[in-house]
Amino acid sequence: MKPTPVAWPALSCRTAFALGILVFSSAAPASGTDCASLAGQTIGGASIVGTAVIAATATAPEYCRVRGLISPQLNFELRLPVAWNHKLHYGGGGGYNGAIPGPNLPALRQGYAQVSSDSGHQGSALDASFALDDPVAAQLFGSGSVPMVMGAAREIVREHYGRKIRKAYFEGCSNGGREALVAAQRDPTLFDGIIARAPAYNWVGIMGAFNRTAKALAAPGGAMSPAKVKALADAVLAACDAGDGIADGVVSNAAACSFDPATLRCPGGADTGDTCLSDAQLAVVDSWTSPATFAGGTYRNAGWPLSGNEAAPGAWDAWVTGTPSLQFLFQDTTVKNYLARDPAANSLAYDFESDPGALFALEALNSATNPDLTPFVGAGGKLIVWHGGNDSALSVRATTEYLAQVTAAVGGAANADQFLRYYVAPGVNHCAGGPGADTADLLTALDRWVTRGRAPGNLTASKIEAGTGATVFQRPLCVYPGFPQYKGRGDPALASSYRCATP
Ligand SMILES: [Ca+2]
Repeated sequence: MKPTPVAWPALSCRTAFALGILVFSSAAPASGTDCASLAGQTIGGASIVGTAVIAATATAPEYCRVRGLISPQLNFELRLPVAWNHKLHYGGGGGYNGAIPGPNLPALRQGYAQVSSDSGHQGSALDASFALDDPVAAQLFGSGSVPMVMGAAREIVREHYGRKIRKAYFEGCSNGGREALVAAQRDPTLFDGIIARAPAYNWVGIMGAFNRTAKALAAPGGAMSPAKVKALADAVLAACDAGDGIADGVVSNAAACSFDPATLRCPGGADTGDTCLSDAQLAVVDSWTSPATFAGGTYRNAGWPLSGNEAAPGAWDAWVTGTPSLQFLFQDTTVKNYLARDPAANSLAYDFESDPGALFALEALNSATNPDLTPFVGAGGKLIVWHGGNDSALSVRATTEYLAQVTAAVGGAANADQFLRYYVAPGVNHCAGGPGADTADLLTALDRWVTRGRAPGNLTASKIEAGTGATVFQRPLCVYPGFPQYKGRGDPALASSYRCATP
């Protein structure tokens, strides 16, 4: 018997047109509440104080911008693209936060709903005065803001699109990298995947190391001119640049670089010119490169490697030897507002050993030093950590040290391999910039890992020309401890001319 053909109703032109409108207009998502109608509502504990449809530009798609407030002081912005990929990207802050970071454009272009916050106070990223007399602000900055904003964001996304978030990722650099590791440690089920770049995870160790080096620079004869910094950097390059197979101005095989700054000592240790370092300046370099420990080793920073790119714009000039340097400013506001708790305190006279209780309180609020990520692993989380090899703000060595602790805490390298990838980008400054290849699509690598189980291996990093967006050169971005080694032939600008070698 012949089956009766099923007559499907023909889709009318009018219906198809209407569906098209439903799919492509932000004014009317397939179900849920349109952008304008979200305004004034209270969703997920947040008051939506305003919404706007932001038209597509050359760099971002059309999206609904939602501004929210979680009373009394936590402000956030959620961007809801018309073409949503059913996932959410949470972008972290920087420094002491104090403003809502702009949209993460790569995430928005990939269709992510995208959220970020001021973390509970308004002000300069260099100013910690919020922490002096506002314990709520201090707690929100330390760890409280991300889970609160996530709770609201999940509900607002569901209200707008009429569907739940399928996957949620956190990505941040510097303090945003700290926020990433805080989430992994303290809220292990909040995100399916986390990208921690140049994480400021050891707040006491960092600030103590900044304080120590600031004191060395302020000591008689300690100041270092740009010419002195260049002499130091050039000497490191002369010793180590070619150790990766190519003299390209970047020491990629950093593990094999052992340069003794004492070879630059001026005759008699006095300051006799720009091509040598006095004893006071060598003390600055030693303060920078050696581990800093406090309270009997309870708090620690591993010290920084000499990279050979200390003289690159945005490196030591910004962070270490400039006047005032960012390093000085961060430790200064931290001493005044968290440790001495006195806005008139002189940070260069403050002794980090004078009040262990103050160090403990600062660590408890802000640090992400717990290496036991087993709850995060148990929840299925994946973690990608990235650090620039020429980071003059936060030590790549400190990050390496923490990840070794994580590896031990989860039972060894084979276990860590199941959820953790670590990449070091040679010659890259703090978060971005510097002579190295600083741009890589870690978000796509993370998403493939989470959604398809495809664990990331060696990736590709690019150096992008500011302004034009053109790719200047590429390198492999090697899984640590690998480094890009030139094969000895082929265009040095192409990643294919390098292999990821093990030191
Ligand atoms: Ca090189």
